[in-house]
Amino acid sequence: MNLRNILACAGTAAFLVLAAASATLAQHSQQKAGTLVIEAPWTRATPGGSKVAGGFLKITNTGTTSDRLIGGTLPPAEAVEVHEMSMTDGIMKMRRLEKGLEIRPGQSVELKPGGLHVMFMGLKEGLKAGGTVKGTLVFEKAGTVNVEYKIAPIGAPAGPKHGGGHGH
Ligand SMILES: [Cu+2]
Repeated sequence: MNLRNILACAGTAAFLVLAAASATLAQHSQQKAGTLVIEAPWTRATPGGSKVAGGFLKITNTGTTSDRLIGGTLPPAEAVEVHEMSMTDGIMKMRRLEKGLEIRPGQSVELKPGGLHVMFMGLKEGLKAGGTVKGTLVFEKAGTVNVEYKIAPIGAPAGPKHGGGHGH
């Protein structure tokens, strides 16, 4: 084997590794609950002593009637609420959606840092990066759905911190 062949082989190996990595990224978790499709639930590791964390995911309604995300459960948390974060007069404010979050037919709603999220309140133990935490989401029509959140590192990806402007 001459040097050129070795380099070519190494190049192929690197390509295969990259291809495998992107395939893994593309295969994020997706699950169906009735006509709802829930994709890629994730949360963030909590800094020491933090009692709250946000949960993020994408929900698509493939049905013909509206449904509502009204709450959920997470064993390490005392409560799970549906929240919305928005900028009001230059200040990030967070409020609880008392009536839940409506997902209209054909609509895809993304819960992400800086916007809609589920809020884990009263965490009894910290969430550790790299792990997962199981819980449920409760919908008005689809009922209770099991979800598993991947735990990303603290602050990733950079979004507004929870805590400020929180009236809990
Ligand atoms: Cu919140």
